[in-house]
Amino acid sequence: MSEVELVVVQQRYEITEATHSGVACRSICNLARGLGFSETALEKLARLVTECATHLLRSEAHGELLVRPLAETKVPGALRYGVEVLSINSGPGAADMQARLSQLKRWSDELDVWTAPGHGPVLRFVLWNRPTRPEEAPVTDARVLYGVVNLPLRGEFVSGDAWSCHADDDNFTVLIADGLGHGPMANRAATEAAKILKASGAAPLESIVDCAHHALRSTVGAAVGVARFPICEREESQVKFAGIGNVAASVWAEMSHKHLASHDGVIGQAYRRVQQFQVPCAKGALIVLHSDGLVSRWDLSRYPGLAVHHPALVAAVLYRDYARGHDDVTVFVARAHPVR
Ligand SMILES: [Mn+2]
Repeated sequence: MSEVELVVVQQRYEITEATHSGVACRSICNLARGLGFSETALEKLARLVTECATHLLRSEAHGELLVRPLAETKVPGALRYGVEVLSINSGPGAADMQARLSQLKRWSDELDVWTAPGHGPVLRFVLWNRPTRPEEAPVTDARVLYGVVNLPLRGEFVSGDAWSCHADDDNFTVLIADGLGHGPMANRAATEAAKILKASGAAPLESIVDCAHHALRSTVGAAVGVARFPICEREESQVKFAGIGNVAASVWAEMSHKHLASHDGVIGQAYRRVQQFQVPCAKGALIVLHSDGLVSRWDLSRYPGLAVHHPALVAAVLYRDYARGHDDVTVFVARAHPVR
């Protein structure tokens, strides 16, 4: 997906009282209208958002909706737009979820839900502005399944973190950046770093970090991490990572959790050296990158069955349960060589 092209801003709607549902619904439909959704698609979207919000309100827990515009490039050269909604329930679990799934499935183009006893359910749905035509095929990077949460510190309008991704025929590369401090200055540093991938996405990871350093000289600076893994399906491959500053990267599988190291320094200011590390990555493993807005001691084994769901649900749960709450936060999760 060429999401670098689109201003990737995720919106967050807290759903704690009845009036929040209408506000979220209107605002999300406005976003979709701007992306060229038909009246029929808007109607479905409104029903889906209302259904999710009603469910969050009924569970009497803290609930929120995270909304992100999607852009998917199709061969030959066509583009379609979508809206992704993550519905995040912090409650102890809700029994009526399953009963409503068939209805939600009918209204949405993509739907995935994770529920487990004792855990609040998380749900992801996507609606597109048009269906795929038979002659269209997804470009390479659309073959990589990933999800992301990128939100500003509460009270700020822009996130001091940013991310971007790039794919060629062989590899998928993702960059996340955490600008120093918060607000517009941090946002500028982080987004400048994210733009680097567009120009040099296939370059060696060390040179991407070096390029970011030059580009960020006139900014407050940022922590930057870049990871790369092969797109083609293999039993096992390597995930490569190069990072400067407090950006965490790891490869999570049921039996192992391997961390990739990042060196000290600030991109745009100073660092001693950048070094690429790599760890093996089995088929189906999760590649997780996050800013220090998330604590580093998360544990996915607490969540039965979650790791096989859409990576956006994994990112949503990590955000819900491990965000520090006093910083911008970015969590990127991709699945290595999924069968799609
Ligand atoms: Mn931070």
